[in-house]
Parts: sequence; structure tokens; C-alpha cells
Amino acid sequence: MKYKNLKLEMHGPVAMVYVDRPKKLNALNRVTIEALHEAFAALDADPGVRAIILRGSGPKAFVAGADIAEFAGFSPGEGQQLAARGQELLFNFVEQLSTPVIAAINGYALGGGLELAMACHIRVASHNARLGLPEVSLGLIPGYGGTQRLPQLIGKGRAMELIFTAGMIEAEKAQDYGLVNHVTALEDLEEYCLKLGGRIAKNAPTAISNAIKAVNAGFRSSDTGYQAEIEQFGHCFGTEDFREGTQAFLEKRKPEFPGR
Ligand code: DAK
Repeated sequence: MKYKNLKLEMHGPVAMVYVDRPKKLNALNRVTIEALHEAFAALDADPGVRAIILRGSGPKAFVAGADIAEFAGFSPGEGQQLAARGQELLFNFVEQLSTPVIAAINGYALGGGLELAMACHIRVASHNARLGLPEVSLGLIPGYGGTQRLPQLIGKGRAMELIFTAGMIEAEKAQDYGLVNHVTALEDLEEYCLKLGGRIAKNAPTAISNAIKAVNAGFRSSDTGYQAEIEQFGHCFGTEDFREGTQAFLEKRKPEFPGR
């Protein structure tokens, strides 16, 4: 099957999905988010698929975030609505899939890109990977679950520092933090993930799907945090800081935030 901005390959029981917009560092626009939803739904419904690997096309990026050119003009209402819709279509959808998903982080995983990797069940990164949530540099907060999943994975203090500084960390530090499970050379990344997928594929798919549900349930006892994120994210879209941050990126200059 063909999906817009995606490439799919089958390796026995393991599916490999590429986000395929390398000229835009695989940034997630609306069409790509919808295509990912369709592709994941179809793969999950196929009993022959026992694990899925997600990566970006090209050597430079997994996904460099949501497509800034697309969301720069959104109003607060649109921002809030689209955050909720994106979480339902892709981020929560991937997290709750019955089939395990491995993020193969082959370069930049920023903003919505890191949020997508964190929604996957397992993360493996290549040495050149750079991970971060730079949203506050654009006058936004992470809007696809990042304010919840990052502290779950690395703890509240480290998560706050990474979010407030809009910084990027290298693969080794991400491993030290527990944000990625393994680090490999870029040329070994696919093989490493395929082997990991192959080991998973030997085990009982129903039991794995039940394990996913049980592990997730422990982190979702209350959805208050996710709901608060959607609301706060929506507020950002009405601010001068957001207008300045996104315009500065598009004009390739440093932002000057007016603040509160
Ligand atoms: N969006 C759109 N285009 C992007 C992009 C992005 N996130 N990231 C890179 N590109 C484009 C660049 O504009 C450039 O396009 P051209 O100028 O060639 O046409 C091309 O990809 C190559 O990028 P660079 O020339 O910048 O490459 P460099 O190697 O110099 O720099 C970089 C690589 C990753 C450091 C840099 O590209 C960069 O800083 N990228 C932006 C990172 C970022 O801030 N990402 C967004 C985080 S915010 C929403 C929900 C969630 C979100 C938004 C909305 N709604 C529900 C509405 C989430 C927001 C985010 O993800």
C-alpha cells in the first residue's frame, strides 16, 4: 500500500516505516500525520506483522518536529483542537497500538519528532542523534504529549531543564538519562532494530499486546496532565511570543520575545 510522505518495507514479520520528507528533515505536516495513522492502523490489523520500526529517511533526521511553516498561522482554538486531534490520531494511537513499535532515531528528533519517538514503545538511537524539545524557542510548549512522557522517562527535573532550555542532548546522554535504550553507529541502526524486532516477533503477540496495555495503564491513571498540556498549548497560539518565535524561524533570524 502507498502512503503520502511515507515508505514501507517488510522484513519478514517486522515492518519498517520511513517518514519520507528528507528535504524538510521529515517535519510532520498534517498529511504525514494522517498517513502515519493509516499506515499504523493497517500494520496493526495485519496478524503477520509482529513488530514495527519507525525511522526517518536520509542520514540527518528522524523527525525535526512539527512543520513550523504549517502551524505558524494557527489561532489558539485551532492549536488546541489540532493538538487534541494529533494526539488521538498519532501519539496516543501509537502508544496504545497492540503491535510493539521501535523508534530508530537516525538523527534529529526534535519537538513533535521526539514526542513521536517517546510515544513509541522502545527507542534506539544512532551516535549522530540529537534529541530535544525546542518548542519554547518558538513561543510554544510541547503539544503532543511531551510534557507528560518526557518526565515519565527521565524524571521531572531533567525534563524541565530540557524543556526550559530548548536544548538538544546527544545520543549517549539520552541513553544515560534513559530516554533511549541503546546507541549504535548510524550504519548499524537498522540491523540492530531489525534484530530486536525479530526477537520480539518470536514471542506471543497476544501476551505482548496485553503487556503494552498493562504498562501504559500504570502511566495513565489520570489524563489530567495530557488535558492540561492541550489547554496550555492552545493558549500559546494567542501570544506575541509565539508569533515572534515562529516568524523568526521562518525568516532564519534569532527571536526577540516581547514576553508577558
Ligand atoms: N518545520 C518545517 N521545516 C523544517 C523544520 C520544521 N520543524 N525543521 C527543518 N525544516 C526545514 C528547514 O526550514 C530547511 O528548509 P529549506 O530552508 O531548505 O527550505 C530544511 O528543513 C533543512 O533544515 P536546515 O537548513 O535548518 O538544516 P540545518 O542542518 O542547518 O539545521 C536543525 C537542522 C534541525 C537544527 C534546524 O533545521 C532546526 O532548528 N529545525 C527546527 C527544529 C524545531 O524547532 N522543530 C520544531 C519544534 S516545535 C501542533 C502540535 C505540536 C507541535 C506544533 C503544532 N499542533 C497541534 C498545531 C509541535 C511543535 C514542534 O515540533
